[in-house]
Amino acid sequence: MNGKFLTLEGGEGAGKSTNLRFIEDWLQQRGHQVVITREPGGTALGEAIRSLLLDKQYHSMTPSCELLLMFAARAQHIETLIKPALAEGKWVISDRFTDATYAYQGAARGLGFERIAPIEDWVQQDFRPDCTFVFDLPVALGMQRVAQRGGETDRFEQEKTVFFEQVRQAYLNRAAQAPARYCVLDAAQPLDGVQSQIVAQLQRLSAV
Ligand code: Z5A
Repeated sequence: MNGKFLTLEGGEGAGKSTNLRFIEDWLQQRGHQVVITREPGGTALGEAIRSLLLDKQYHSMTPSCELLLMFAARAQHIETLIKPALAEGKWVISDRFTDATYAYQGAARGLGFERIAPIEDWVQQDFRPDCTFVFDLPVALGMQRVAQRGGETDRFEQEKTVFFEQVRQAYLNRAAQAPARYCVLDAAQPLDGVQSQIVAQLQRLSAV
C-alpha cells in the first residue's frame, strides 16, 4: 500500500487540529498506517524551533528570521520524519506545511511569494503534498472559536484582523492556481458538514 502526504491549512480556529484526528481515524479504519504531525514542529528539533517561533518574548523577530526558522524546522521534519514514513507506505498528515509559509510570511508579513519559492525548491526539491485541505472560514468566526476555546495566545494570535484576512486570501489564491492539489473546505459549517466534505475527498484519494 502506498502512503500519501496530506496537509491541513487555514487561519486560526479553522478546525485543523479538530479534524486531524478525524482523518487519522477514517484512514486507520480502512487499514492504512497513519502518522500525525505538525509544523512548525514534528521532530524534537522542530518542536524546539516552534517554541522560539511562538514565544511572545520574541516580538521583535524579523520576518526573514521567522521565514528561515520555518524552513529550518521543515528541513529536519521532511528528512527525518515525513519521507521515512512515506517510504514505509504510511500516510502522513501534517497540521500545516509550506502553504502556511506562503500565507503567513509571504502574504501577511509581506515577504512576497518570489522570496519563498527558491527556498522551497532548495529545501524540498520537488517534494510537495499529495493533497492540501484548506479550511476556509471568515476571520471573525475563527477568532470567535479561538476565544471560546480559551487558553493563552501565542505570538501569531496577537496579530490583527487584517493580518488574518491576508492569510485567508493567500490560501484561496494558491488553491485557485493549482486546484488539482487543493481541497478547499467550507469550514464555517457545523463539524459534521465539514467532515462530510473531508470524507468525499479522502474517498477520492484512497481510491488512487
Ligand atoms: N506558521 C507560520 O507562520 N508559517 C509556517 O510556515 C507555519 C506556521 C508552518 C502555529 O500554528 C502558528 O505558526 C500559526 C501559523 C504559524 N499561527 N497562527 N495563527 P498552529 O497550527 O499551531 O496554530 P493555529 O492555526 O493558531 O491553531 P488553532 O488556532 O488551534 O486552529 P485550528 O487547529 O485550525 O482550530 P481547532 O483547535 O481545531 O478549532 C478551534 C475551536 O473551534 C475548537 O474549540 C473546536 O472545537 C472548534 N471548532 C472546530 N471546528 C468547528 C466547527 N466546524 N464548528 C464549530 N466549532 C468548531
